[in-house]
Amino acid sequence: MTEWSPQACKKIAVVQGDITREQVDAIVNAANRSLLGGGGVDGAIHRAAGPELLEECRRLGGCPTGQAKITRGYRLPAKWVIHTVGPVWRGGAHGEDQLLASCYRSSLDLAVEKGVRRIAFPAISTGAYRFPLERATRIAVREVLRFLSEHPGIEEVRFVCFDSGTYTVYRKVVEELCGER
Ligand code: AR6
Repeated sequence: MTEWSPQACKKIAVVQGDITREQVDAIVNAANRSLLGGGGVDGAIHRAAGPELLEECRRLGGCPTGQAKITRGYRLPAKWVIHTVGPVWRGGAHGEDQLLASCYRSSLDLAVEKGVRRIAFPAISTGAYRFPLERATRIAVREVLRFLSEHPGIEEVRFVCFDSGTYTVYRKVVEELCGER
């Protein structure tokens, strides 16, 4: 018995691009515990959303690793930004896998609460936080497939890969877990 339904596989998409351009209900930000901005995808999201995003983030009081908080999207095409804090890779024996899985689940829980139907994720923790890409990708895709199997209200989950190396790994992992779709 697989852990997810074939329908779940039909709801995921892998694309290469800039997540700030995604026309979905919610985009996920790979933030840090302060939620006050940073580099990478976090910097890009704050630049594209405008200063109102930082203002709202200041009122959230940070976020623990593995959890998520939600704000409006302001000048982004997406209505919501879900800020999650991935683990910093410290060799793999410090709960990194579980914390990363929890980022995906917590983000999707918030999405369901807000009635989000289409959501886009970046490759959380695989940049500045140095989580090994293929290991992170397997966790990301598996958690999303499991969640989709239990929450039919989510219609589409898009994995937005910034660079071609990330895109290639996501395509490979989705094919391994879902087969030819
Ligand atoms: N759209 C989609 N993906 C992007 C974009 C974009 N516009 N820009 C970068 N990426 P990172 P982390 C990819 O470092 O590892 C920040 O400073 C990037 O190529 O953004 O979770 C935070 O404030 C990589 O594949 O996030 C934290 O301090 C992926 O997004 C820290 O970095 C994640 O890379 C979080 O580190």
